[in-house]
Amino acid sequence: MNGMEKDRQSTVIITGASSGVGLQAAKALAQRGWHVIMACRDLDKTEKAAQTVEMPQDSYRIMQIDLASLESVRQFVNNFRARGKSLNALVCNAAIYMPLIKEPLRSPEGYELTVATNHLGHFLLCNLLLEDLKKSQSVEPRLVILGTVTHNPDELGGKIPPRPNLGDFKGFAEGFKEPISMIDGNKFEPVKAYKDSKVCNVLTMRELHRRYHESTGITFSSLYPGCVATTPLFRNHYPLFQKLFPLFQKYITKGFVSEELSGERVAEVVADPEYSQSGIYWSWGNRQKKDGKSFGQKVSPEARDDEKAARMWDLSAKLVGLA
Ligand code: NDP
Ligand code: PMR
Repeated sequence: MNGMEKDRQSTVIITGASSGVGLQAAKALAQRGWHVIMACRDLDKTEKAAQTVEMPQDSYRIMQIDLASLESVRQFVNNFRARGKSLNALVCNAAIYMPLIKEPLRSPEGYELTVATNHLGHFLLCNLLLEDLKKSQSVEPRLVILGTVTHNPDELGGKIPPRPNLGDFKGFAEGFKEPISMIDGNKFEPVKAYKDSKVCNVLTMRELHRRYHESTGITFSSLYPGCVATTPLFRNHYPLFQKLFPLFQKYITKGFVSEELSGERVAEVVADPEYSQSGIYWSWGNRQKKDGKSFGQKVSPEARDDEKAARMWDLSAKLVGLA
C-alpha cells in the first residue's frame, strides 16, 4: 500500500479489543482494510492477542485506556488527537461482569466499578470523540455501542432475575459514591449493576442520536451480537457456569454465537452500507438461525423511555465532569 492510500484508510477505535468480541471485531475490520486503534488497559496482553488472531502488524495500533478512570479516558483522547489522524468510527465494547462479588468495587473517582467502566467511561469517551467524528473525512462516521439481550425483560434472554431497573436515578443524583452503589440507589446487586449499565449504553446511543444525528451526520447504533458464551466476560463467574453456559446456549436456547461471528457482526455495523440508519439497535434474534438476517429491534421499555434518556444524560454528564 502506498502513502496516499494509507492516508485515505478509515480509522476505527475499539475499546476492549484485547479479547472476545472486541478482538474479533478488530480482526474483522483490519481484514476489511481499516486501521484499528485497539484501546485497551493491558498493552502486552493486547499485543499478544493481536498476534494470536494474526492481525497484520501495520493494520493496528494499541493505545492505553482504562475506562474506569475518567482521567485515563481524557488522556487517551489527548493521545489520540496528538497523532493527528482522522476518526471514522468508534466502537464502545469494553465491559466487566462481576456476578459473584458481595461488596461493590470502586473506580479511582469512587464510583461503583461496573457502571463506571461499562457506562460512565464510555459516556465521557463518546462525548469527547464526537468532535473528532464530526471532523472526519468520511461521508458518514459511525459510533457503535455494544448492547445485550439481558438489558431487555421483554425478551426471553432478559427475563432472568435480577432485572435491570434505573428507578428514578436516585443513586446517580446523590453522587454515586460510597455508600451508594446502584443507579437506583438500592442495595448492591452485581448482576443488576451489569444489566443497568447495558440499559445506560442503549439510552446513551438513543440520546446521542436524538441530540446529534441531524446536526453531525454521525450514525449512532447499538447491537446485540448474540450470546457469545465462550468469552472471558464470564471469567469472574463460577467455573461450573463457564463450563455449562456455552453448552446451554448452544443446545438449549440456541442463542450461541462464536466469538468470530460476533466480531464479524460488529464489523458489519461499523462498515457496511446496510447499517447506515441512525438510532437503531441491531439484532439477529434470540435463536441464532443459519444465515439469519439482522433487523432493527425494539429496545426495553426503560431503554426507549425518552425522559429516562434525558435524565441519564444530565446526571451522567455531571458525574463525568462535563456539565
Ligand atoms: P471480554 O471480557 O472478552 O472483553 C471485555 C474487554 O473489555 C476486554 O478487552 C477487557 O480488557 C476490556 N476491559 C474491561 N475493563 C476495562 C477497563 N477498565 N478499561 C479498558 N478495557 C477494559 O467480554 P466480551 O467480549 O464478551 O464483551 C464485549 C462486549 O460485548 C461487552 O460490552 C458486553 O457487554 C457485550 N456483550 C457480550 C455478550 C456475551 O455473551 N459475551 C453478549 C452481548 C453483549 P482486559 O483484557 O484487560 O480485561
Ligand atoms: Mg441467559 C433465548 C434465551 C436466552 C438468551 C438469548 C440468553 C442470553 N439467556 C437465555 C435464557 C436463559 N438464561 C435461561 C432460560 C436461563 C435460566 C437457566 C438463563 C440463565 C443465565 C445466567 C445465570 N443467563 C445468563 C446468566 C448470566 O450470568 C449471564 C448474564 O445475565 O449476564 C449479565 C447470562 C446471559 N444470558 C444471555 C446472555 C447474552 C447472557 C450474558 C451476557 C450479557 O447479557 O451480556
